Amino acid sequence: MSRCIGCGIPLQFSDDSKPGYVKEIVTIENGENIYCKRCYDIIHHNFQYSVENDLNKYYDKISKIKDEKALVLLIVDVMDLYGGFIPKIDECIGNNETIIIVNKADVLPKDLKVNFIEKIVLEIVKKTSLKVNSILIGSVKNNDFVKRIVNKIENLKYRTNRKTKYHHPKSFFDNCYLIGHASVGKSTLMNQIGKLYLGYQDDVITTSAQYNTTIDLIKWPLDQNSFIIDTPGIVNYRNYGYYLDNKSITILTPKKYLKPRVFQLNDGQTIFLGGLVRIDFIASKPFSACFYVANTLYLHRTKTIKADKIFEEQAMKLLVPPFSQTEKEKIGDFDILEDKIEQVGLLFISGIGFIRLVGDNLLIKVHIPRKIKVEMVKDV
Ligand SMILES: Nc1nc2c(ncn2[C@@H]2O[C@H](COP(=O)(O)OP(=O)(O)OP(=O)(O)O)[C@@H](O)[C@H]2O)c(=O)[nH]1
Ligand SMILES: [Mg+2]
Repeated sequence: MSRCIGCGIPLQFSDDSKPGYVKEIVTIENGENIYCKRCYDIIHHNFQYSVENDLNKYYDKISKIKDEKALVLLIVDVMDLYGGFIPKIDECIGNNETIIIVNKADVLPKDLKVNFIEKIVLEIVKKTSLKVNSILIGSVKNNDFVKRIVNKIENLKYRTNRKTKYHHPKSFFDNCYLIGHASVGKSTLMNQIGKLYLGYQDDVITTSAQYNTTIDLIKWPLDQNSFIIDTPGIVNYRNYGYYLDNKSITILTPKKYLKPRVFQLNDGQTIFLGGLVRIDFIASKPFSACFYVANTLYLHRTKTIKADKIFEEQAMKLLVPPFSQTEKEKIGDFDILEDKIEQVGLLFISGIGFIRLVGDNLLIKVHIPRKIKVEMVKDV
């Protein structure tokens, strides 16, 4: 059965409203190199398609990995470290070794020291049964980083005997799987490998800022008898992006490196992150809050006593996203999460970014739906 080279779905000629549709004539003209209508529309018109996001079907596909001797590249978005780990993913991978790739580090400001990222990832990994070989932090759009990843794969596949420096003749694993949530950059990495190592002139797999671009497994040769395999991502129900439309997701996604926005704040002040999050601060001394979020996300500072009224009047106007009532309803009501920071704290909000807070005994009240993953890390 032929498959779309852009998203991996089996092709069909009968229903143009369903995924995988292509006109029969195209298969005659193009042989095996066929994109389905959906991929064509995403690549050329950036059309938005509603996506299937069934976690059980996802597990069915991915959990086959545990029955193989495989290497897993688990890709995580640097802007969503805590949300990046798919629940129960360790069970799906089984005993196989994993490399964690923290991707999109190109969006971080140059002066941010990234070693805290590795520390945080290590803390998250401790709570799983993942067998982590290494953590690589970078951008898969950068050729040198891709070469580092591929070298790592090769070295693990044919490990050198340290004493004799002799490459072990037998490979240590068969296939290499790229897994991770939707839009973390799995297919972008595949395309880079295709261009750097497999002689492809251009990107082959469809990539896009939309979620669930890749629908089924896409296999390319790794060596004579094994494959490097791109997998579909799953949208994280705890990531804000899951509840938002393309326009809002575009606003929350940093395009180039983000400029941290620093606020010197006092007791009784509030910051709105668009209409998505409200943070109230209760402090005995002035303090600072540095926002590592997309430059396009509007941050509004006000007094806490005025915050309710401003939200009532300005939601979906000044305070965007959300842009529509439907989007607002999908988000749902805010809960209030409280936390205390003694000196330094990092607040991670899945789908938005993170905030570094520095102050003495600072109390924060985060207004956000409880379903969105929020994590406070102290003293990093
Ligand atoms: N800034 C930045 N953007 C990236 C990087 N890698 C990928 N992207 C962007 O992230 C978006 C998603 O990339 P994809 O490669 O389609 O992600 P995916 O993980 O294959 O997504 P699904 O197929 O939906 O699971 C695209 O807009 C990419 O251009 C990176 O290193 N830096
Ligand atoms: Mg993909």
